[in-house]
Amino acid sequence: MDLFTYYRSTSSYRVRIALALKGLDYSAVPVNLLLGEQRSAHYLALNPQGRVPTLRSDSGALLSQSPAIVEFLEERYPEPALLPQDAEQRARVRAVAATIACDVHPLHNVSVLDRLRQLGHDEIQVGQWIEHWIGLGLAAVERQIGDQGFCFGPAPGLADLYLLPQVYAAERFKVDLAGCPRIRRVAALAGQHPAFIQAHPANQADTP
Ligand SMILES: N[C@@H](CCC(=O)N[C@@H](CS)C(=O)NCC(=O)O)C(=O)O
Repeated sequence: MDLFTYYRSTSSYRVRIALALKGLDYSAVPVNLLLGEQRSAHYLALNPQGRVPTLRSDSGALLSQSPAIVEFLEERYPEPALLPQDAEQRARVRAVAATIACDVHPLHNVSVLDRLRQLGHDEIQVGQWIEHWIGLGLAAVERQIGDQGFCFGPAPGLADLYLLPQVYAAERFKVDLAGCPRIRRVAALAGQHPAFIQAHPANQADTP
């Protein structure tokens, strides 16, 4: 498999964690978002939306959107499972994923921040915007997850692979997580886990 990725893209980071948790081998193909490579004709032919990640599967299928890619990996490579057996518990896990992927991350994506700047907002206002939406979203996640182990127990799963990249973004944008002890506990555990270490933005081929 080939993963078109950018080292500090949180959506790419989710997929890298899923691949690592499942022990799947892949080649990373860097797409430099700062250089605008996601808008090149070559990349748009792979991903018409011009965003990372894109996964080229073993059979050559081009897959976009990290939630779709992660669900594909879960279906094609079911072990170890990222989702629990119980339907209600699965809904809780997916709710954490959706809080992050639908209600937090899109609000601080590169193109959204650039649009705020184009509309005349200065860097202080852009920073306040980021802090507001990440802070609000993670405060909700803090109440959604459990109080032991990873988000939902001793083994990492789907909720964790959404949460850790969002924590990375929070740290990058200097959002205070003092009021989120559960999230900080999960982050500390993941910091010791080989799959999360392998997938971390600091450890990628395109890390500057
Ligand atoms: N919902 C998409 C979001 C993808 C996305 O927005 N990726 C960002 C990096 S995290 C990107 O490629 N941004 C480039 C741009 O906005 O020009 C997913 O989960 O894959």
